[in-house]
Amino acid sequence: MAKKEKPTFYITTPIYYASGSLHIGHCYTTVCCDAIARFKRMDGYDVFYLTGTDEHGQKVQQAAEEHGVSPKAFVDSLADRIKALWERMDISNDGFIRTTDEDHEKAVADIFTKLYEKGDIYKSEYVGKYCKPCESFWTDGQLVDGKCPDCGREVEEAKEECYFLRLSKYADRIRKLLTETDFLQPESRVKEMVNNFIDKGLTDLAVTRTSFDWGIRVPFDPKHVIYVWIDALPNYITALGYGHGGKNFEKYWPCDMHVMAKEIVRFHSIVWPAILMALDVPLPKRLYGHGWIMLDGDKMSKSKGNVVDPFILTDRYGVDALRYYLLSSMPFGEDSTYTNELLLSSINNNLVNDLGNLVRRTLAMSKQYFDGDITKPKSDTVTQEDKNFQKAIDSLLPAVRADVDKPQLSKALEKIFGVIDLANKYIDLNKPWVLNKEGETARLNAVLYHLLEAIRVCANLLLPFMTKYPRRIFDGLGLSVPDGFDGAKYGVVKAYKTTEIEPILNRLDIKKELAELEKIAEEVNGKKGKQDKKENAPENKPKGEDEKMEEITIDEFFKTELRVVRIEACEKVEKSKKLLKSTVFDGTRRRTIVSGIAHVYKPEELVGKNAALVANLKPAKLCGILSEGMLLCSSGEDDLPHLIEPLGEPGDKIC
Ligand code: ME8
Repeated sequence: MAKKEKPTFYITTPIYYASGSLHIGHCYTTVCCDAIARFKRMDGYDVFYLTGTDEHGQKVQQAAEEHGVSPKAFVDSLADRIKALWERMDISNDGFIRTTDEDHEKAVADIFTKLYEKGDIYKSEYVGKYCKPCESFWTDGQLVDGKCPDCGREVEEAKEECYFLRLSKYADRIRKLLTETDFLQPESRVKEMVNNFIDKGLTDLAVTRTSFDWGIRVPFDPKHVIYVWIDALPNYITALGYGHGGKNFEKYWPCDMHVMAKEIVRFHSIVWPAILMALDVPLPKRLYGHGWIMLDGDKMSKSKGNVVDPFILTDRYGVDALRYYLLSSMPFGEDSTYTNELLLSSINNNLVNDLGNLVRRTLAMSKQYFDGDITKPKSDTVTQEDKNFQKAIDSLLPAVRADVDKPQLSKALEKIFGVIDLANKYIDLNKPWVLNKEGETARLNAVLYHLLEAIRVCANLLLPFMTKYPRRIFDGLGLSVPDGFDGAKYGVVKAYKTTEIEPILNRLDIKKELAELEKIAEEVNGKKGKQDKKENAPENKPKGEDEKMEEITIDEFFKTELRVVRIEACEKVEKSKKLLKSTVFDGTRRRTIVSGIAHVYKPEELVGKNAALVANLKPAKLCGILSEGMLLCSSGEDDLPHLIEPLGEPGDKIC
């Protein structure tokens, strides 16, 4: 009989810029996609999971120049580091595309020519505002307070001869796609796209540049380089062989799920469908725009330098801890704040206490009371309560499957940990040690069997989420690791032969760990805490580059309004070791300012002091508190912030 073909499932991450090391924000997307890919494989799908690197563009060229290496050497080094990170995180990707791959470059050049010949790409002149770090042109209507709507930085006037993609032609179809189908999720992203872009009128998109040359050249007009999005987005089809005869395109396209964070949903939900419509290629089935991992009230971001290094975290706590934290801490679609405290408590509470203790206690009791031989109980030893427990175990797979499909991975984990919690309560309720004392051997066996079944099903369902501990649990259960979910229900195992296993994680001393992590961060970030410089440095970076200082004009400097303020009140910010919240008087009003100086100053030491305020800084939330400016500090040999205390009265200008 012919083997039945498995249904296919194609899932992608964005291709990450090869301009610096990746951080736990990138790990978030990649680990989420990995958990989904692993789940789908175990659930009977033929999965293709794609990730990769976006290696062309001005940003990469500049970064390479800064490090004194060729763009190719620079991206080669970063691509290797990114691959090493995915290996470390146990990412099970089936493909890794680099936009410098020859096949991709050729396919993109062909796509460009095809669209030009169809009239969907045309030549004209671009005049507008350009955000260099985001490599995006913006219309005046799209700017927020005159600044880049994505990163909030200054934009500059730019004028350039360009080729344009005729986005306007597809506006109606794209509006329908977004508003009449469930193509883009979650729903909130649809509103953002429609309100911010479609309702404002889709303008044609500049898709080439002449200002740099690190990219794919327009085949029929080589002074133009194909700009980053038209080069990057087609990776999702070129990686499958589109345009160069690969069989995977027919097999896996259209994509089941493109996953990304919200800042690039615009390109994926508007530009990408327009390119595909122009190419007459079927559209992907679903896009998912998740939220951001925030750090100190700001998006964790390579270009802002406020990043957390996944290599360091996994060195200390292992891959499962970081995977679990990322997958469980953030409802898919919403933002969430990363702190070391949250990571460490999630390890202690969920992995060590809830899961670790359940496994340890159950295996220890099985060994102690039955030398590891536990058998399926006869129905006369099964109570109503056992039946309820069985039901909870049996309902887990369909519930987790539904959450993975949404995808709501934190909810899926909540459900698995709900059964783990039930199992811990079941131990406390049934008190196996009392049953043992009273010689209730049959009941004791039944209780331990139920616990082992709960552990087995939970470990089975945890396999896509964590890659180490669930496998070790199967060693303890004396069973081989399942490659699917057929057995993920109560009563499948007739007899257990268990052994005790080493825990994967021991309880952490949170205070000590926090101090250690802070020390490591200081060492890694270097004297000035400039992680952005550190992380942009491939191994072959020449010495002395860090000292290069960016120059600004006097006009740029005068945009900063500096004033004398008096600190009238000051207190520590709860849940933060570094932050102080001050109330300052600026001559006309009182403002709240949050500063990272709690490790140097006690709040009472600051009250009554003068300080130098950056008065026209855009307010920003730090630990949930809106800070309306910044107090200037100097930093000397000790690398600690020292408050600058100007003479004068509140409101005096500093110039
Ligand atoms: O945008 N929180 O690449 P990129 C959550 N090359 N996710 C985050 C994150 C954070 N703080 N920071 C980054 C690009 N990410 C383009 C993509 S695709 C055709 C081209 C994740 O290196 C998230 O998935 O800036 C986000 O969309 C992506 O990294 C941006 O990666």
